[in-house]
Amino acid sequence: MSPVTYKLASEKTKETQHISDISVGKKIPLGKYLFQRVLSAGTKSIFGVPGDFNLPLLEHLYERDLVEQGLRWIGTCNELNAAYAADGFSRYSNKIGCLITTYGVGELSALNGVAGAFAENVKMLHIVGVAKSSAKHENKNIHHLIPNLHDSNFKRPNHKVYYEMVKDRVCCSAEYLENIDQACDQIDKVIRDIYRYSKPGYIFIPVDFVNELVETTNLLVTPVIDLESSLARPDEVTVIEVAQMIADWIYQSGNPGLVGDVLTDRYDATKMLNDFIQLTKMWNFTTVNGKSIIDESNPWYMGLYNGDEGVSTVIDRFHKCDLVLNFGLDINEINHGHYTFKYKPNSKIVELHPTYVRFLDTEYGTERLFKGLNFVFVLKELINRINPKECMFSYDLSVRKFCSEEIKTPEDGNDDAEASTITQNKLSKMIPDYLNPGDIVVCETGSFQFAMRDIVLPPQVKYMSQGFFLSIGTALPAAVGVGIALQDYPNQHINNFGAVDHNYKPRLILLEGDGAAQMTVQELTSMIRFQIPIEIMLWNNNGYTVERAILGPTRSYNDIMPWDWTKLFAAFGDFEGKYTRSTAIETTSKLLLKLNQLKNEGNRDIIEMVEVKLGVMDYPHQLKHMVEAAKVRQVRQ
Ligand SMILES: Cc1ncc(C[n+]2csc(CCOP(=O)(O)OP(=O)(O)O)c2C)c(N)n1
Ligand SMILES: [Mg+2]
Repeated sequence: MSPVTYKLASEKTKETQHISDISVGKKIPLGKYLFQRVLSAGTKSIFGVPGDFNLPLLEHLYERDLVEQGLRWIGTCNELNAAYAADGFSRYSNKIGCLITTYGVGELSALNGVAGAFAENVKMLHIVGVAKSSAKHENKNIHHLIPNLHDSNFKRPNHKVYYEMVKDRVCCSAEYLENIDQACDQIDKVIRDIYRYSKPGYIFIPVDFVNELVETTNLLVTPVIDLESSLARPDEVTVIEVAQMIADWIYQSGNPGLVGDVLTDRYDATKMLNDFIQLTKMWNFTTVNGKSIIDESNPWYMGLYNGDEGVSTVIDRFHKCDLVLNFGLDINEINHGHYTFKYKPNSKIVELHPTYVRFLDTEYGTERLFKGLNFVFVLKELINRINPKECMFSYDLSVRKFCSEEIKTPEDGNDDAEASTITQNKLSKMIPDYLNPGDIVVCETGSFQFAMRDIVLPPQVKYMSQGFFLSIGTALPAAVGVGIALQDYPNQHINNFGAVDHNYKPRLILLEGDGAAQMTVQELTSMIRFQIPIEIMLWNNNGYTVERAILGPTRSYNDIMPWDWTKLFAAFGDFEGKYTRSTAIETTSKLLLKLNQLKNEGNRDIIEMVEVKLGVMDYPHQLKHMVEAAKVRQVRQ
């Protein structure tokens, strides 16, 4: 048995609150209670846009004792961007990304960002300032409300129409505060649910409730709400039984493998999984949505498995595994190679999910399902229980760790390559060198996202991308959220400090498409406003290349208006060019120089934009492969 007791990452950052007016019998305004609760759930920065239905609430942001605990307002240019920023904040910090919007007009704008967080299991709290609770207003068509379809001049409107739109649809929990005596419990419930289900939650707070006084008892009894305290405690005996069953299967296996998928990170088990790899030296694979959860510098990293859409040498490795432990799996079209994800015939599989653990023996067709069991507790027990000396792995030693060089692209062997046009295949070979251990990469939905799949990342690099919901324009404001989270919780993503130089300040890097950027570009201004150092690679290929690859390569619907990208920062607030630097690059040799300079230069406080000019129809071979596979599927259907 290992002597180490493993802790969830959230335990590292628990902070005690020091609000002065919390004591038995003392009352505080509901608005203050709400913000104190947000702080006690670990979140310091709140994104959003003001409106008359939330202004009195926002006033409470400036209470001295809340500010002293780090509470701050991050105003974004619109509510959609606030939701994207909250999403990035949460992906980086694993805490709750919080946004505040106003009734109807604000909350509806944010909806796509909330839906994306729901689809991708991101912890988000959306607080909406809504109409007064008093009955006097119930029959009024107040502003920002959609009136009834028929007889709107006579019939009482539905003031909860937006709440009804989102409840049970894009959130795991939604509370409309209508009774002041229950408001504190309702707030706590939403926050706990967000941690438990790792999905967005909503609090609708009537504008006249904000200054109503409430008891502080909840804050005294439960000073902290975090992931660990929010998860349902499983039965200890079951956890031990399941962990032992997995250990026994590992001991019987000659060629086991594990998959580190996205929910591993959402439930704070990333460090544990990497420790488990180090302990067992087990072959390991990543997924599209789980990329960078597994530290890809480990010697047993075997690549990104994505069914038939992945690299053939990775598929070969995966199909050698007679046992697969699939941690935190999320089954969807993108993550499972358009449902071509297959295990080796007659193998054993353990699916480890936040709501179940499932054992499958495909040789005997047997299955055991443990419902309601969160895999994090099982992994914790397994890592304490596994004895590496009992493992009898007989891996084929000629099979090496996956390296990106296994992938051959048309540019390989072309001596002229350095001085000539930049292509995405060439870029995918430059990026690994450009990154330093510990850096943070946010990648936009678009053609280059496909290339990122097979790039082997340096140690302790955190990679974030909206890989399943795929709403373009997300990444740029999400990078603002990551930058804010980095200010609040520096180096939160690093769980092996030995791999990163201790003097090194990790870089935030955004890989962004021109089409996507045109959707949410005004948030560049927030990078200047909130002093977020970042390197932005802006892929300028004159439009929607990923769509051109699928259909209509020359259609006007895939074109966009060309912009002078290097001039944007001057318009967005850096009037004298003090905080930003922008360069346009057209050749491989110049790009290599620039990337090298960025990698090695000391000044990390600047906002840097590199506009990289690419061919309109140039895209990575992974995208080509996917498009061709889709055509074959269509013919067969
Ligand atoms: C909000 C939204 N609108 C439309 C789409 C469809 N879509 C997917 S990728 C893409 C083009 C992205 O273009 P760009 O950012 O320039 O990246 P490129 O493929 O050119 O590298 C579009 C329009 C989408 N995914 N999300
Ligand atoms: Mg483009």
